[in-house]
Amino acid sequence: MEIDLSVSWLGLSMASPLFNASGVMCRHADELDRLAASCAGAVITKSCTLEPRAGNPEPRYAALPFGSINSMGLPNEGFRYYLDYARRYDYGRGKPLFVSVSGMSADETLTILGELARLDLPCLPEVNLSCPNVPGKPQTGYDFAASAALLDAIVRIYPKTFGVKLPPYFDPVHFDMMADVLRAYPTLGFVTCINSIGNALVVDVERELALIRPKDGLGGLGGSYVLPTALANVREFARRLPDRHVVGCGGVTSGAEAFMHILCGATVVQIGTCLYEEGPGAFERIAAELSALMRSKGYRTLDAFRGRLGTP
Ligand code: RRO
Repeated sequence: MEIDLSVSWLGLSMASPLFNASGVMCRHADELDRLAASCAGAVITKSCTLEPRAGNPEPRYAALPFGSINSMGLPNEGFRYYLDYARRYDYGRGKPLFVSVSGMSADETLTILGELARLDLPCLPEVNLSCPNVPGKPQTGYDFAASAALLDAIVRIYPKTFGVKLPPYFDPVHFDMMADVLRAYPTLGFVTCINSIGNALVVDVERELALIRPKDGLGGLGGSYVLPTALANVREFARRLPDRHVVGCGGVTSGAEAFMHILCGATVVQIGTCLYEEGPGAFERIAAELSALMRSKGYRTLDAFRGRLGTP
């Protein structure tokens, strides 16, 4: 049986549902080029701000037995760099380009999106409502009124389809509240669930030190630790927003977790920590594992099982 991993969504076509999570291998043009040349189905840039940022002091990333902790602090080359990249990008290769936007203020985000609208490029913005690592700045996605105010302003300045990257939520009331906010914006085409679980603390017993330096050791948790939380968020938002797409992100290290995300309702799946640790060969490996799993279950396409998770 010929397995078909292709996905058509938002008017885009992807040969594979897998691509990078924003933040991993996507700060510089050479990294983005390597993603585009890999087996990834799409490419997304590092979240950008108005001006370039060096980010937080090192050490700011640590690999852990089951994932990672990071407090990068939004290091990026400034939005003009990524818009230049988007201008040069070869869309004809069939790998959609997403530009992650994370202004240091609402005004910055709106300025960047206004410029993106003016350029009218075929890339799509993923607006990051969930950066956990800028000292003194709370995650917008945990403030429902602030999220609604930002989205109101975004749709006034940006008329085309866009998406948002959400933090993980942990209570059905909060899933309801955020879904109610998001439902009001018809041009919101996708929600990416989840960003890292914010403000975790990992301790080195021997040295009696936190593993990373910024924010006295607090950082975003990623990788296998966050898989069940990611799956819950994917399933709960997919249920509440049936006419939007959910992009699954969190804890994918093999074809099995990619399958789980799609079974929970994800249209496509991003890979963060595993890509950071393994490099872009992860896309070919995980796609092959997903194909083998689908073959063993008799599923030829992703549509055959997407969103079909049952309960015993
Ligand atoms: O740069 C970061 O520290 C960072 C960001 Br913007 C984000 O959205 N999520 C994350 O885990 N790290």
